[in-house]
Amino acid sequence: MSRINTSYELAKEQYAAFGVNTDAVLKKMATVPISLHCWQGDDVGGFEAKGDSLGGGLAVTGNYPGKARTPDELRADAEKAFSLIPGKHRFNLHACYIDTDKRVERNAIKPEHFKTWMDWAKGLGIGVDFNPTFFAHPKAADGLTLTHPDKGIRDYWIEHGIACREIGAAFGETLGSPTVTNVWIPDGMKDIPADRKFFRELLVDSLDKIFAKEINPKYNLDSIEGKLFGVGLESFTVGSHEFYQAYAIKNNKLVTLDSGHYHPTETIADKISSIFPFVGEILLHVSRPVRWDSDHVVILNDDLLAIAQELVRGNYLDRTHIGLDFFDASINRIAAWVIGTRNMLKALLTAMLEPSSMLAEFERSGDYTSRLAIMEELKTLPYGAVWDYYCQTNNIPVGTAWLDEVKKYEKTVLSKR
Ligand code: RNT
Ligand code: ZN
Repeated sequence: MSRINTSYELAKEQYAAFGVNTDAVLKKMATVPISLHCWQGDDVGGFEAKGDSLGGGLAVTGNYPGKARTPDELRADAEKAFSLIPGKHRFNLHACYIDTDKRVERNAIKPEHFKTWMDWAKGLGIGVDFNPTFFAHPKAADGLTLTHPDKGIRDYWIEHGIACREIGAAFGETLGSPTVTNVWIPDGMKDIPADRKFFRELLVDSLDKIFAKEINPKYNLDSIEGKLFGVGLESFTVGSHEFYQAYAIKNNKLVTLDSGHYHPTETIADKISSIFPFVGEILLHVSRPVRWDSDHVVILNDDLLAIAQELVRGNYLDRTHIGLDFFDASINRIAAWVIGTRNMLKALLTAMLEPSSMLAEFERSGDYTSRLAIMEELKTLPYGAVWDYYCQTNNIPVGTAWLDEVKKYEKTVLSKR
C-alpha cells in the first residue's frame, strides 16, 4: 500500500473513534462545488475594448507577469487551475468578460455575446455564475450607477442589470444548473452625504425594476451583495448589508456575504445562521481582508474554518452557493486560484470531519469543559491524510505536486505572453 493509502487507513481509525466516517465525508465533499471567479485570472480586467480604469473603490495590486489577455487565454488558465483542484466546480463570470469582436454597450449585451463561454462550460460539464459589471465604465466614473440622480444613467444601468439576468438564465438553461447572478454596485460617497434617504430610495426603485421580470429559478437566481466601504467611497455605501438583507427578505432574493465587507471584528461565519431563518439561499464571496477589504488569496485560517464549520454544523450546504472573491496580481494567478480553492475545500473537509453532534450534545448538557477540550483535540487529528487521499482518488496532484504543474505551465505558456 502506498504511503497515502496507509496514512488514510490510520486516519480513518482515528476519526472513527469520534464516530466520524471518513469515506462518507469524502462522498459528501464531492458534491460541493466552489465557483472560481474569472477575475483572479486577469486582475479584474475583462475583455471589453480597453480604456476605462477599474474604479468603483476596487483596487488590484501587483504586476506578476503572464496574466490572461484574451478569453481563450483565461479559459486555458482556468482549465489548468481546475486540473489541480479535486472535485467538479463552477466558473463565475463578470459581464465585462464578454467575448465579442466589437464593443457592445453594457445595456445591450445578450447571451449570444457569451457563446464561447457557454460552449466552453458545456464542454467541461460545469455550471456558470454571473455578475453585472457596474464599474470600469464612463457611466460609472463618478461612483454612482443604479442610484445616480440622472435618470438616463440610472436607466442605462437598470437595463444592464436586466440584460445580465437574462444572460444568467441562458447559461443556467444551457448548462442545466442554475446561474447565480450577483448584483454588486459601487455606489457611495467619499465624504458625508447630505441625504442618504434619497439614494437608498433610488436603489429600491432600481432593483425593483431590474427584478420586475419573473425568471425561473431553475435557470437564474438573483443575489445582492452589500458592503461597508470602498477606497474613495469611505463615508457612505448606498447598498449596505442591512439594506440588502432587508430587501432580500422582502423580495425573496439571495443575500451575498463577502468576507471583506464588514467591520474588521465581524466575520461572516456568525451571519450565516442569523440570516438563514429568513432567506432560502445565500451566496458567499469568500475572501481575505488584511486590515481592510484587500481581497487577499484565501488561506486556511480561523476565519475560513469558522465559515466552513457554520455551513456544515447548520446543514446549510445545500442552500449555500460558495463563490470566491479575491484578486492578487503579485503572485502567479493560477496558483492564486488553486491555493484559494484548495483551502476552501480543506476547510470544508475539516468541518465535515468534526463530530458535530457530539459537540452539540456537550453544549446542550452544559458541559462546556468537554466542548472546549474536544474542539482543541480535533485540531491535531490527521485531516491532511484524508485530504491527500481525496486528491489522490480524484487524480489530482497530492501535496505540493500541484505547484510543479503551475511552474511548468508558467515556463511553457505564461512566460510567452
Ligand atoms: C466588490 C465586491 C464584488 C467584486 C466583484 C469583482 O467589493 O466584492 O463582488 O469583488 O464583483
Ligand atoms: Zn464580493
